[in-house]
Amino acid sequence: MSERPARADIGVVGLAVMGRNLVLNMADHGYVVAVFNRTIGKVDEFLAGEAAGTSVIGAHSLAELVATLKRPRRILLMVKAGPAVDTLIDSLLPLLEPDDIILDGGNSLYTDTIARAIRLEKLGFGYVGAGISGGEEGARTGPSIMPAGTYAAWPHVGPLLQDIAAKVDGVPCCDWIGPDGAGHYVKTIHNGIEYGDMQVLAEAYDIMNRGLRLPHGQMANVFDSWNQGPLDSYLVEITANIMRAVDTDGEPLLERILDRAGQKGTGKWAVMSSMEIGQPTTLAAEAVYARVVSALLDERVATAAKLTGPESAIADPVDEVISDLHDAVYAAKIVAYAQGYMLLQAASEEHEWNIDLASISSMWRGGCIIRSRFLGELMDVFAADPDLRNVLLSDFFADAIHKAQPGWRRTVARAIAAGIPVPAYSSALAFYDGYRSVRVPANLIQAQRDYFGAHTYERTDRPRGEFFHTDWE
Ligand code: 2AM
Repeated sequence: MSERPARADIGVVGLAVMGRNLVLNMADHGYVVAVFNRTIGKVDEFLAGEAAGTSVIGAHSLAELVATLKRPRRILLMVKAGPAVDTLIDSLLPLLEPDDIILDGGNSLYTDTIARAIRLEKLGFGYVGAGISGGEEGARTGPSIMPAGTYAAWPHVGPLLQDIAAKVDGVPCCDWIGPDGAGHYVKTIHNGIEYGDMQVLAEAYDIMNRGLRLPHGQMANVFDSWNQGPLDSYLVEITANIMRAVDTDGEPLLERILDRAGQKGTGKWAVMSSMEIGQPTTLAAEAVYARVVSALLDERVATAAKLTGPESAIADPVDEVISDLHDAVYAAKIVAYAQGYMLLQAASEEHEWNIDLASISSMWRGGCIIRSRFLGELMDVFAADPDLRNVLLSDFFADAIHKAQPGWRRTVARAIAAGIPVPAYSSALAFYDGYRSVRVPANLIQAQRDYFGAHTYERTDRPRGEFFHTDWE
């Protein structure tokens, strides 16, 4: 191809659906975007198809892509997370000059992003790891974008990222998060919370479906009504729509879908980080494990013939069960976010990211999968008290969980009696009861540790930091 003037505002590498939709979104906002893809045929396909008639420029090599870019050059990688990102960085570096900026918009592991940011900053380049949530539709019409890395790059990439992001009350769902891997970390925690939100709704479906045997239309109405109150959210909205969807024969489509949930690993990463940092992100963990149990499909089917339990029927009046269920969903959701934010706070302190939880809540209000009214309320409580140590300690959410508590407890009790697993509601409740306990039975754990391993213990009647050992035998 012939020499071209450097007129593109940004280059995008990777034309899978997220990449293509982000490019089209940028073009809608008046940006000139140059694109490249490893399988070059996809570049031409894109230009002749979806991108026809737009300002998008195709490139058949990375060198050609780089040659079309204005300086400082901005190149967004939208490729499969993992070694592909490093391969591309290695191929791009010899073509770039100091102050050029590489952005990674994939679902990269935050520790990889930390290492890449350190390496590129040392070489004089800008590196931005941006978590992007909202799925295909969000990418096309306005996702939530969580960028972090080289702060000097922010003035060069911020306006574009904020232009293409979702807006709530005119505020873009995108702001600078902090250094190196902070953006990808925040996206990971977003996904851990998303796993929890989804599991919480799946348990509501299970109770209404197996426990109450409600028709799907009625379940849809319940989710619709929840969407008018504090549970107002994208996930509740789509759940109502899913309840209403029918197969070609008019029967509920949902019941034809294999009960086997997949996962790409970001929920697991959130839980692994919680284990490393030492934060009780139990609800996300239960949500990951619930997917793992679902995947044991053949084993479950075989086991069902052998292991018995109660009849999964709930005899209480439907209105009472559903009203309590609403409260269980709400309370478990509050706990899920409280736990997610505890983990964010702890990680922020450990990595010195200085993450602003009001700002994160604001960014999550729109564009992403967990967007909801709830996040606006979280934003408000953190804006009112930036030093708030825990969501549960805000007057707003303490009051909400107190009001929801009786129905939450009744829901867990009913589900357990009926043999319907509710790991999200019950683990949230166990956390809540442990977190508010002056005394937990860890004195026995510590005594056992001292008994078999001489690990010593502190005493209630002595100052902290003095350690004792008993010769138990
Ligand atoms: P492809 O179309 O050539 O497969 C999602 O898989 C995106 O990441 C696709 O655009 C894919 O390119 C790209 N991708 C995956 N591995 C890659 C690699 N090692 N180098 C460059 N692009 C890669």
